[in-house]
Amino acid sequence: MSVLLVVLLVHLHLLLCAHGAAADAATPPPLPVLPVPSYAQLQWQLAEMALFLHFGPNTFTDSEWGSGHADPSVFAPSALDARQWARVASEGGFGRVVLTAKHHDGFCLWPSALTDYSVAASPWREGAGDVVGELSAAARAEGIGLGLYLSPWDRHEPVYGDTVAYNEHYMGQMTELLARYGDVEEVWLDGAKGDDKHMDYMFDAWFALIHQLQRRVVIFSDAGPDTRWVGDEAGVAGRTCWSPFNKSVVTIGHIIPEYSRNGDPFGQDWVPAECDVSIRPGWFWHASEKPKSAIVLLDIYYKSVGRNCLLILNIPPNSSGLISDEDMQVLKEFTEIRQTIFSQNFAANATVMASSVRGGLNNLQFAPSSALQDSIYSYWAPQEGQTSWEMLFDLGRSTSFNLLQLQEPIQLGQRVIRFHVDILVGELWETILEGTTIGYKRLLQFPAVQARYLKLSVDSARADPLIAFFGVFMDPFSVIYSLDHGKPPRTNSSEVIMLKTDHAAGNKSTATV
Ligand code: FUL
Repeated sequence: MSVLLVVLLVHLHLLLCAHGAAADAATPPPLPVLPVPSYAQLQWQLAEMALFLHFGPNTFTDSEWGSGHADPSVFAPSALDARQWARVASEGGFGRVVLTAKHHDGFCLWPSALTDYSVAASPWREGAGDVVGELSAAARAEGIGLGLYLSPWDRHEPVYGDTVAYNEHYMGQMTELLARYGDVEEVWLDGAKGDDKHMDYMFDAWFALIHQLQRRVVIFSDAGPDTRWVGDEAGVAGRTCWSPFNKSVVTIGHIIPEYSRNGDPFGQDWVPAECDVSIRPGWFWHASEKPKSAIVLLDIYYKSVGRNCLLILNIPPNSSGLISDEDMQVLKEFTEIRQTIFSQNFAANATVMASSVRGGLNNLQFAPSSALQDSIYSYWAPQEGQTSWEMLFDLGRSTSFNLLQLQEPIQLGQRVIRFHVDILVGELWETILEGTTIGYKRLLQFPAVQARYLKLSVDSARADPLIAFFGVFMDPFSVIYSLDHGKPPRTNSSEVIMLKTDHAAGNKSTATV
């Protein structure tokens, strides 16, 4: 028997002996660790990606922040087709679409009875059109959720600046949107606010109204209450990213960037982060702008969805009212790239062992192999009261890979604080990455390695760590060093820091992710 096998078998034996108690079918599941997500927040997280649609008079006037005085006649899309928007979203793997029902210019994409500044005053469909209505029907037909952006800042509305009158006006428009179009899964409140007029927004009253009108809605804003802005418009979350958060620490329009980016392991509220970014330089469509490449989108995906967040990717319809061919081409490539990478999980048929199993080693309910199933509802749970938590994966044969996917069953709270992953090289375990926080989904890139055996060790956790998924992949598209080195960070310190491998010199190869 080779020395390698002996080392491994001894290791496995120690793991197995740690807790050899007999299975107990009646073992209850671990208690949740507060805070935990609501039903609506869990559905939001499972959607993973939303398609953002910035559309309105700005699309026709080549602007980003409309003055509120563009003539409604500029709104004249020749071929608007909300079914195309919804189809692009569902084919691209987006679980919901979010439309700028009203941007800062105050123009309403539905025929609001509370203003004359809307589609009803435009030549589109001879004033009888309703973009919100068309998108709501199209989203339903595609089986995806609908979200609506209703800008608090309104540069057209004459009562803007009169606090009571405008708050009533805003709540009236919100009521039109949430009572007329069936289910709305998300309400998006941005924090932009001009300083030419003084306005106090009555957020608590708005939030109560929204939750009263839509039972399964999540409200996005700088400060939640249901999902929080990650703090940048590059779509990049912190390498440490907690969904626990204290809503009282930030206010809308005044965030603390690091707090929003990282969340708070001691936070009492469940407020996961949402990462917004546009496929083009602007939020609205401009003839002169080009979309980002699929590889750049993949990098953003790793740094948002792969860091426990939802990615809301803006793809602005053009002035004919359609998503442009060039944007669709990039999206198609982005989808194909993800399918290629994630369709081959080298751990799918792995043999898995763990340092202990809740209820005893034979308890299938919390078996380590549960982490091979692509679901957060089956998970490995360790025996209570342990000081070490390890999972060992035998891929069956030596394999090259450069990407790991980890998931926690967040319905029971976010638990893992720190972890590391080793591979067996010769007879020694070698650490390939160290990380902080997992959450709903963590995607971890590192320079390609070749190994048959991997070990996940949780170094600290808020409560017994639970692992819902462990996947091993090869990404042949990303050039890790060119994305993470040699280029200044795009936004903040959230870029992956790679420590270059130097086996020859005997250095350890560790990625801090
Ligand atoms: C910001 C707005 O000012 C931008 O125009 C855009 O809508 C972005 C998503 O939110 O607050």
